[in-house]
Amino acid sequence: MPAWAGALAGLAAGAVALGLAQLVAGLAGPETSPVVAVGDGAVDLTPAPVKDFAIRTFGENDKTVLVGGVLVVLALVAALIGVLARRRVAYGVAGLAVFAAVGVAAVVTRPSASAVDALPTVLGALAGVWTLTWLLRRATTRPQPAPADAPSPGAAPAGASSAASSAASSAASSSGAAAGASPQGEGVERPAVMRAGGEQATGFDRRRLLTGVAGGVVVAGAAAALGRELGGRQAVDTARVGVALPRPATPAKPVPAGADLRINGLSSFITRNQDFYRVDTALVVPQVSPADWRLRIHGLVDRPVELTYADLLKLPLTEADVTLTCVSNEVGGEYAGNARWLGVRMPDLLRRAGVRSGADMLLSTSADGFTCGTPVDVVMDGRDALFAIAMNGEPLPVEHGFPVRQVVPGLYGYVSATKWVVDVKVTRFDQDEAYWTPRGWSARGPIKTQSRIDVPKAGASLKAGRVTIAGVAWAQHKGVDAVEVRVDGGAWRQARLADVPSPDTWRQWSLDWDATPGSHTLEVRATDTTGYTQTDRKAPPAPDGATGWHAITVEVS
Ligand SMILES: Nc1nc2c(c(=O)[nH]1)N[C@H]1C(S)=C(S)[C@@H](COP(=O)(O)O)O[C@H]1N2
Ligand SMILES: [Mo]
Repeated sequence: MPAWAGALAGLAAGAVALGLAQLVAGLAGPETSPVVAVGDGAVDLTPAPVKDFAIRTFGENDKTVLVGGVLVVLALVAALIGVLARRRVAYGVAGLAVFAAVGVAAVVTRPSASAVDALPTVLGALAGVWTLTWLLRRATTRPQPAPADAPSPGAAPAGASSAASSAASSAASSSGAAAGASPQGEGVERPAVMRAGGEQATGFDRRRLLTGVAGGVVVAGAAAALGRELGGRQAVDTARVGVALPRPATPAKPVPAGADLRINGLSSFITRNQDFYRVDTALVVPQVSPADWRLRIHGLVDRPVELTYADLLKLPLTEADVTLTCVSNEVGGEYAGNARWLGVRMPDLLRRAGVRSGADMLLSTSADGFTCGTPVDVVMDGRDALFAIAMNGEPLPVEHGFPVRQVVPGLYGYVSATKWVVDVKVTRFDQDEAYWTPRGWSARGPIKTQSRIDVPKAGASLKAGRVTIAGVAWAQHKGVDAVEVRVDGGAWRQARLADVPSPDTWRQWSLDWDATPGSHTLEVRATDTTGYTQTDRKAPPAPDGATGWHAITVEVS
């Protein structure tokens, strides 16, 4: 059997193994999927600089790229296993066993894993072994019993078998259209057993291999698709749609009519859910059923609190417009969005638990094990820190943390905005560390005052004359006091500021400019209500947020 045939058989066996594993994982829970576990493990083990590079380079596609990468590696390994299995089936079985061992190791070392979680991987691997042996046997026809027939079918070099079948192409005609279609008969394999001349058997039947592989791929795809259905995605989507949002006891401050300048190309004051940036470490979006959701508040408290989703919805709800920002946002970047959140004020539940003196950190954990460390004093100082259940009038989208996430105005997402939050441990910064801290990011992450030019776009070609320059600026919980723009390093000019309902949202700004022909650089800087004006010193996002002025160049003719 030629190497490519072995590789194909290996790929099909690998596909069946993963497909079946996905099917069983669909029943057992997504965290038991070896693909997910290996990918999650890869995310966690990736050195921070590489991860930062991935976020910078692939943006919100970083997960697709990672899953793609994992699948490519798996495919190469599976092909190699198939090539080896041609020599001895035992090699193939051993290869798949190693494959499975890596998967099992990844699954059982995930947070809150148990031994039975290895089941999908083990059953998948067994299905892979079965498929591989089946395909090898199927594609290998028994040679006529002959005393000299000692070497195993796979022992003949790939080239030799091909040559043999070419030589026999005139003699054998029974293998059908595929054989006839090949002009020189090159590479066309036939069942050796049928050969009239009784020449040395090659024992490879291409047609039977290809149909077997096709069957395997179909089974693998169907199993994976079924697993996905069973995986609760639908169940959680249905539950989400079924949530009736209670009215807020404290509605949001009315958004002033002048909050949105309605300039073409300028970020709208409220970011629609489908346009809202998404940043997280979750390879598959955690599917948390509201029926199963619990929030536990414990640690340095007088009375640990545990509550259900129904309990949460019965509490007085607060609505607030808050702009979320990611620490990974580059100057001028897109990782900021403004939404209307609805939720229970975090201090309400923390007071119920009774935070002990000395505690200064809330270590919140998501259903998939991600953690955030949030300063207690910030959460308790009266700002609209929420356990949020809704975003822009609908239950949280699943990828934005359904059923419950945290939102804390003024803190970057990585230290405050835990999605799929299930656990809050009241603790101390000197005793606990959140997910990103050992990965080179600051333990505390107040949002830095920033401004961005949305229009014109960088590199735009404009007509000379009046041009509207516009953008957004943010200094959450302090408030934006002024935005200035300058052209070609000239004098700073005050931009017109849009209205805002509170200091917790971004603020639109605009400025009219009489553009003259030539290439021009536009720069923006904001000043917050503490009197701080953005520094021009450029700093990268790590470890605690980028600084510098957003600058763009435009061509005017
Ligand atoms: N469970 C979980 N929550 C998380 C994260 C994460 O990786 N996992 N990332 C945080 C970061 S870095 C940011 S910027 C915000 C982004 O929230 P969004 O995806 O809803 O915009 O979520 C935060 N909450
Ligand atoms: Mo972030």
